[in-house]
Amino acid sequence: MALDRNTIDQLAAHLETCELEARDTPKITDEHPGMDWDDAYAIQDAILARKLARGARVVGLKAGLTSHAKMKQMGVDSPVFGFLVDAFSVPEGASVKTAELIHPKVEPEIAFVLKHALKGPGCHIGAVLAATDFVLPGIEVIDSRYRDFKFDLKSVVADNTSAARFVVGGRALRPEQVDLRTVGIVLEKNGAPVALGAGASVLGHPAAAVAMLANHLGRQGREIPAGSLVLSGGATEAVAVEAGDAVTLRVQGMGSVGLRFA
Ligand code: OOG
Ligand code: MG
Repeated sequence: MALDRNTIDQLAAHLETCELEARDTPKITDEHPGMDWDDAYAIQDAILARKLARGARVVGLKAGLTSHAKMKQMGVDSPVFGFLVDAFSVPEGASVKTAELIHPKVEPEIAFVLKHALKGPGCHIGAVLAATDFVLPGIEVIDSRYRDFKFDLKSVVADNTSAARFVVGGRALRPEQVDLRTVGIVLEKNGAPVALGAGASVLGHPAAAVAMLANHLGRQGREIPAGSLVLSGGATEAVAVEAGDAVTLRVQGMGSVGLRFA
């Protein structure tokens, strides 16, 4: 760790205030260039602790930057992990208030719901599929707190990987009912397809992203608890949205899920 406890708590307060007030900020590594990975995740954990202290509940976890499309779009080279709390969860078809967000983007994801806990190291696709109750389509709304969505990996980890809102819906399938590598993914905005992908866009198989998350947590002696919802990461580049937009995600054989922006 390169930062002291006080600095970590201050940065967590700063980033969470930006989130809650929909204000942007320069990336925090500008002021703290020596910050390391442990600092970045410690800031994210401190943001979670602030939310839990106010009564929030963790409803899931997320992997991000798990597809080449996303890594290329954001100019980074490795996945990141974050948390999802109840306030991020939006009912299917609901309207998301853009006034509460800075510069939202949507991304098509495959969500996993686990019946058993997953613990790394050594977690692999097979273990993930065995622990999965069902998979279903999900749209993540990301909203980096960083100005112009410009960040490096440590800054984005500290900012809880841009997590803001998410919706899951469509048809839930057991993992053996779908080939998650070849499944086709179509993201539509206002009726027009704006991003196309396949499950394999995410690390060759979306379950690989869940395994990476379990292995990441395992390094700290933590696990993905049974019952968790896990977002495996955008299969395509993220698409900017504004008030008035309607977004639908269609995943082959898994139905569709949608959101509106007001
Ligand atoms: C970071 C979060 C990425 C995904 O699915 O790739 C993410 C960002 O791009 O702002 O959630
Ligand atoms: Mg995402």
